[in-house]
Amino acid sequence: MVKFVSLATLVCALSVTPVFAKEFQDHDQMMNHGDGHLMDMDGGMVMGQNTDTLPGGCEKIAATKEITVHAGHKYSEKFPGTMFAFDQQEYQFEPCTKLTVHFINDDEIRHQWMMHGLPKYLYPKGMFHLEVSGPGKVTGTLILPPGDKTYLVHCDIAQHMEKGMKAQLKVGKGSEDLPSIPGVTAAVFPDDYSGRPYDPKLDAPAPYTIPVVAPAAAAAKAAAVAPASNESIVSGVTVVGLAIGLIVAPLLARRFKDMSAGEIVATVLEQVAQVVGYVIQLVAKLIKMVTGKNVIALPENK
Ligand SMILES: [Cu+2]
Repeated sequence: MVKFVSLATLVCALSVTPVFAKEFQDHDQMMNHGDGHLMDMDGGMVMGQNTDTLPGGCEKIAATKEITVHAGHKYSEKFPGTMFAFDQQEYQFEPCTKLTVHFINDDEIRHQWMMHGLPKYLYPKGMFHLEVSGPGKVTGTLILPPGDKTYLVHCDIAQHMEKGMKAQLKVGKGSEDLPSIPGVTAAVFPDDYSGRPYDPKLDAPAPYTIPVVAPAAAAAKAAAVAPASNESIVSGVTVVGLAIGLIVAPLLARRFKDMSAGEIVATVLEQVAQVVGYVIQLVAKLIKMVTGKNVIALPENK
């Protein structure tokens, strides 16, 4: 009997032991590491913060906005088949808006509000990133670029975007609608609750094809086949150059669509700098291969 009572007491004691949830934390004392990177050791992080540099093509800050975004499992309830979601799936702002985002994580796990496609001359890796591990809040600010463009916003933790944590942010009119935004656009891989077995033929997603500029491609092919003749006014080299130009032009046009002159110049300079850096590396490697020496003497390990 005594044994039974003590066992019962133990069971009771164990069953009322509360599971301590992590307390909500406002990450407002983060360390500033420069270049818009702020973080603390408790799982709060901001990357790509920009509070004062105007993107190329913005004459002034057009508007100052503040939003509060929630992330959590509970927001996915209205979207069958998902596990995580933001409380809002679409945002829209005027170009050149100074936007402050208060990001609140309502879950006991790690979530992010990561925005992609920003100009790389201003935002490292083209990203603006807010992150909180466990329930808490971080706040970050950026200045949106000019032009009509749609930016992907997602949580980059494995499978969180695929399971619903995805949104789009339109600047101006936006450039398009992104796929698989819960409640906004159709899913690329729609859920199937019919019970029909998987059929690789029927269920394969539509292949994505890169649009080919037909006449230019044909010209390039012709140029490759036809022997170059010096007597011809239009030499093979010209045809190849023309063909490359025809192929590259629409790609460039798409790349620079909606960009201001300032932004185009900045982007071109950024890419030229990359190419120059690459060439220097290549030359250094070549010299090293030939001479067996480092061009720049490396510090010796001690
Ligand atoms: Cu997440």
